[in-house]
Amino acid sequence: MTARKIIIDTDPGQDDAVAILLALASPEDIDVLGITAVAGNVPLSLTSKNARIVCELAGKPDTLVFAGCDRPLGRKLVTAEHVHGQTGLNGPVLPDPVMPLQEQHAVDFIIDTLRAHDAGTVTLCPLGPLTNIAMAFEKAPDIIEKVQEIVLMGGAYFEVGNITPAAEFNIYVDPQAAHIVFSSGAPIVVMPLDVTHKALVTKPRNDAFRAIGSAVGTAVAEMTDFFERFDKEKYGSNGAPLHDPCVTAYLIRPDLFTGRHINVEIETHSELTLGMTVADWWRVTDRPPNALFMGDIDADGFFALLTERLSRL
Ligand SMILES: [Ca+2]
Repeated sequence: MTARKIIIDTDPGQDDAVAILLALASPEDIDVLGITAVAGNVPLSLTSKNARIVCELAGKPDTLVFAGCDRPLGRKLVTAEHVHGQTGLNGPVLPDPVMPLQEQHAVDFIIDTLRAHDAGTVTLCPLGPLTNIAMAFEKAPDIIEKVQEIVLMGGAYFEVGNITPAAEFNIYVDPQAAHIVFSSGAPIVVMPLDVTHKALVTKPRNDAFRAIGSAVGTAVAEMTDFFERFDKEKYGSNGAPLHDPCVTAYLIRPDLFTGRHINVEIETHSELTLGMTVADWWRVTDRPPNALFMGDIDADGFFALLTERLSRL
């Protein structure tokens, strides 16, 4: 089988960093055509820098990194320094990147890449707010039918919300963009909080990262340590959820996840529930399915895969 061609759209973020590292560690499964940064966890100047820090940590400074939209389509940017720290990558001390940021705008890179490839051969992997993807779809609607699949981290059903009582962060930051993507007709796979809250970095799993004994293993252990402080306080859980790597793990081992093909709509108006992913998990409407909405993960299998792959870098 040839490696799956992907574009990672991201707002790093410690968990984004681990998702990127997993992809870059798996060239036989995943061919990273480019990484597009978007404003989200922290502002764009930091996410576009952090993406390059992570590529250099992986020893892949030739990876193409593009800066995209610096704010959501129709509202003010909401960030999450309270979770990720001031830089977005708090935890390890990592050097500033030397590799350049590409000059092309991320949205144009997404458009050009989909146009240049055969239909059904490029997968989009959004790990942050969906602004860049929605902007590309609005600017060049012809690319929508060329998308093989969109595998994204965002939303929630049973776990409901983490940034408001009703909404998950990525969708809440740019609900308008999420609405455009979910109504685009492109095949979508969703990794919601329902899944990612089961991918907990417990002490033994953190120790396994550290035991890799490499710069990558140590950095990932320190990132997940930092993350943990916040999540333990908030959820009283045994460790921090590792959200975004669920996306890149799915590309390698889809069998680790189970879900339902259902209708998912995005709340774009209500002040109270803005950004809620209204997922018809129980299939109580006639609205047609538009997403494979995941509900469960083999967490031990996921962490075994992650540790094995990260040890290659
Ligand atoms: Ca993210």
